[in-house]
This record gives sequence, C-alpha cells and structure tokens, in this order.
Amino acid sequence: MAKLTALTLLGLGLALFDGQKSSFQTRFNVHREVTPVELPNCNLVKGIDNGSEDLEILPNGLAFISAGLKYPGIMSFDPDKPGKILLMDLNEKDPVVLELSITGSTFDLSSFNPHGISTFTDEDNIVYLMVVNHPDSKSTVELFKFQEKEKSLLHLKTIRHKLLPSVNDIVAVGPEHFYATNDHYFIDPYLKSWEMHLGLAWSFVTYYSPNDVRVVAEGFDFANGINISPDGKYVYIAELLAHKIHVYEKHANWTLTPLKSLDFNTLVDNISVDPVTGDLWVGCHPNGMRIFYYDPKNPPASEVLRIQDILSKEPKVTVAYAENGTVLQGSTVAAVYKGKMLVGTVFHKALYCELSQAN
Ligand SMILES: [Ca+2]
Ligand SMILES: [Ca+2]
Repeated sequence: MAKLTALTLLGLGLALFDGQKSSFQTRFNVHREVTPVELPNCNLVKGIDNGSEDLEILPNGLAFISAGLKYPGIMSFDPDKPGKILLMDLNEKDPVVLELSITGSTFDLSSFNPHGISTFTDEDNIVYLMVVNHPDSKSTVELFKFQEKEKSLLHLKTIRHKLLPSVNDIVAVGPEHFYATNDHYFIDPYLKSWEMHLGLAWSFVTYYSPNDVRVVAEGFDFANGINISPDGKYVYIAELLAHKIHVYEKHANWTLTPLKSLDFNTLVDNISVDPVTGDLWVGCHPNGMRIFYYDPKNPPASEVLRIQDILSKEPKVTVAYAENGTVLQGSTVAAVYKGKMLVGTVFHKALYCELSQAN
C-alpha cells in the first residue's frame, strides 16, 4: 500500500512537472519561428545600439524614445552606461536622434534606467513626459516637462508608491495622472522567478493621481504595454505571457471594466495607438525563450502587429513586419507617422521603415 501511494505520488509529481513544462513552453511560445514579412526602405536608426524599449510619436511628428534599459536577467550590450531619452523629428527627410538633456534634476542621472514612457499634452500645448525608471532595481515614475526650443526635459518630480512596486509601462491621462502595469521583476528575484515559471498571474494595473491611488485591474500573467483609445473611452492592456490584448472600458471615476480580449500567437509587449485611425500597433516577441535566455547564435526575432477596428466583432489583425533577428532583435514597440513606422527593441537597435501599400 505504502509502495502504491509512493508510486501514485511519483506519478502525480511527474504529471505536475510535465504540466508545468508544457505550460512554460506554451506561455513562452518556445517553438515559434517567424515567417518574414518585409517592408520597403528599412534603415537602422544611427545612434541606437543599446535598446529603444518604448517610444511615442506626438501628432506633430516628434518621437520620444527611451534607450538603454537594464532589465534583470535580460541582455544589455552596455550594462554600465546610464539610459537616456532620445528625440527624433520624423518630419525630417533623414531624421537623426538627439539626446535630450535633463535639467532641474532631483534624481540621480547616473542610475537612470528608463523603461515605459507616455506623454500628456495639456490645453496650453505643454507636453509632459512620464518615464518609468528603475534606479538601483527600484521603480519610480519620473515626470518631465518637454522644452522643445531648448531640446531638454525639465524634471518636475519623482513618483514612488507602494502600489507602483515594479512598473513596466504607463499611459498618461493627466499631467500627473496615469495607469501603470506592474510585474514583479524589480521587487525580488525569487518572486520574479515564481511568477515567470509558475504563471501565478500576480501582475496588476494601478491608477495613480496625486490624491487617489488604487489597483484597477489584476490577475495578469505579466501585464506589459498599456495605452488608451483616442477618444479616451477604452484602455488597452497587453498580457505578455498569455498572448492577449484586453480592452477595458474606462469610467468617469477611473475604474476599468473588462470588455473583450484578443488572442495572439506571440508575446505582446508595448501598444501604440494611432491618434488618427485608432489602430493599435504592437511590438511583439514571437518566441519568449529567446528574449529571456539570450543566445547570439539564435537571437530573438521581431514582429509588429497592426490591429484595426478592435471594438468591432471581427477586428482585422495584420503582421506588418516580421524578421528572424538577423536585422532587429527583440522588438517591443512600433508606432507610425505619415506612412512610416519606427520600431524599438529591448536591448538592440531601432528600425525606421516605409509602410507598404497594403498597410
Ligand atoms: Ca508606453
Ligand atoms: Ca514593455
């Protein structure tokens, strides 16, 4: 009897191990290879060799790029160099990147580790830039005012909160108001490992304003990119390891209620929203193993999805760009402006392409 119980337990253990293994393989999409989708006139952006994890293009064609992310356990080609915020004017024929200087700083620039970003433009056309920062493996949100003439960012404040323990991306909904996704990467290496390998879905979304901070959505298997529809009525959340994009209805009191979810065969990272068409452009990792366990001989691929009419019964999903990592490794974000697309990556380069007619 004892022997039978031991065998049963052993069998159960093996089944659990097998289940865990297959769940890991599914969540990380370990068997996926990309079928290339090329675009005309693609050029790597000069001056970006060390990541361009998030970017946002203003309606006037100015693009902000967060560069130089150091993410626990993920490749960095220059781990000792602080990160920076870059600016590109996409109205220029051959746009160049320029590093924005930071003034009025009350935070330590030598440990600047920028991650997700978002902008808010007020009624006087003042542009605020919010930047997720991870100085010394902590998590803060740095608030800046963009000074276009001076090509600089005036630092206004550092935001810390216990409900912002490990922020990935944010979407600004006011000068000091935002929604933020949280994972556990910057809290504790053990928590990170548990969350990642066991799929505990501990990730959540926080609403922040100076006098009201609360969790508004939870239970995600690594919530990553977040953005908002042009009319401000819907919030989009990318659930990286569940390969889903969720649409939430946003209410006047800032609560979110789930409306629908879309499934994909790729790990969805940051979401950009075209301010004119409302289309979503999503930077994706076709194969999560290659991004979390870097091997230069078998580098992570890049893939960009475009989602049209997301609220309709049949949203149209197109692979706008896909490449096996020979040119661009680990795409995280893509945004469009006047028939062109800028694609960023976790730790690699950035690519600027013309969109084909089909797009
Ligand atoms: Ca963002
Ligand atoms: Ca991200």
